[in-house]
Amino acid sequence: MSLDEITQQFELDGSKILKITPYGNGHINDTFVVETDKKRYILQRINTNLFKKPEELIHNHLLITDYIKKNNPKERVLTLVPTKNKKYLSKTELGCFRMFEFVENSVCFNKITPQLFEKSGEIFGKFTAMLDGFDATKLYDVLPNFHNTQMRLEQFEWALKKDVLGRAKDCKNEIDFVLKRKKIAPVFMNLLKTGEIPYRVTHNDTKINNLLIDKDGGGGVVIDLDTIMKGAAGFDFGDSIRFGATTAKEDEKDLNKVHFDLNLFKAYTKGYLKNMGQLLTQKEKDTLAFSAILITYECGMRFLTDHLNGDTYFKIDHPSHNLERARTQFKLASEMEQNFGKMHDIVSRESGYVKG
Ligand code: ADP
Ligand code: GN1
Ligand code: MG
Repeated sequence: MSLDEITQQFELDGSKILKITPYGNGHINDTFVVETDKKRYILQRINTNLFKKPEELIHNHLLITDYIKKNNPKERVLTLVPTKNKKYLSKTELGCFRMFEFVENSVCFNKITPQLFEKSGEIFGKFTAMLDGFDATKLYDVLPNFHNTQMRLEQFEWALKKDVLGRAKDCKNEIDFVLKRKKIAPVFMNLLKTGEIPYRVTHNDTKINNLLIDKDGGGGVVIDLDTIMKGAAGFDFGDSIRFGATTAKEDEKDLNKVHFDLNLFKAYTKGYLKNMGQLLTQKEKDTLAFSAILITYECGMRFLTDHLNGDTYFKIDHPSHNLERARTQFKLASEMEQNFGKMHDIVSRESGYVKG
């Protein structure tokens, strides 16, 4: 079956499919843009190595977006397109596919300005706020322990022990970086377990290319909803900072170009707290600066683990790609450590934002 035939299994507007082209910069699924004579759509082959039960993704997606639409009828959400037999998945020998409405009049950023980053914080914060009150027990836990950094550390140590391709000898500094900071790994899960911070419904993958910002500057649509599960507010805040509050790309090879940007941190914090400032407990606010360090450390560790495992998880363009990604994350995490006091002060100051 061809991509063209798979596309025709969905209820599309238009009588002709004009073009199907690879699209976007995601690390997990295979994404295509479909153009018909009437409209554009996003066709996606779900990574079923990771998401073993795609029906669970559809279940979670519909519950979340229905809840948001019910309580906020004007809000734009990521919309699934049904198949002609009234399902949402097309299972073929080429893989398992789904279709989304293309979010038109929006922009997807990989690199951002302070103004847009503030807007991103506002939109991601609003997204979490809109899901306040949603019963998280209704969601499938599709990737259990996704932000359990202690478990990620154990997976890293296992990969290091096996060292299947003999790559460990060429990344000694990066390995040391991880091992020296082992004690921070369990902090967030412990806070959740002891009830010091609450579980919320979190997105868990809030990098800014999982957000489509309206061209008119109004709002935006949060996409890539596959990882929505219960978690800590800091998981989302930290991941946005990791990806966005930097002077370089996630996979920049020249580390001299990679710096943590405190101004961008401030911009995001300001936007995020507009909607979350009143919702978060004091203890949660106190964890935000640390969450950026932890999630950056965790993500770098995941890239390094994948490098040691022979690149079985993240999509790569060349054999050292995951190592280069790990290096940028560790450079950022260490600059965040140096700026921790300032980051914490910014959170405290911006927490007073709503009071003017
Ligand atoms: P992955 O899980 O691989 O990251 P995403 O769902 O994030 O996949 O999609 C990859 C990219 O495709 C996004 O970063 C975005 O640029 C684009 N994209 C995804 N869904 C849409 C949509 N509904 N409308 C417009 N662009 C989209
Ligand atoms: C992946 O799917 P994508 O590209 O938006 C990954 C995130 C990582 C990110 C690093 C399901 O995100 O956890 O933080 O790459 N998603 C999954 O860029 O593992
Ligand atoms: Mg994505």
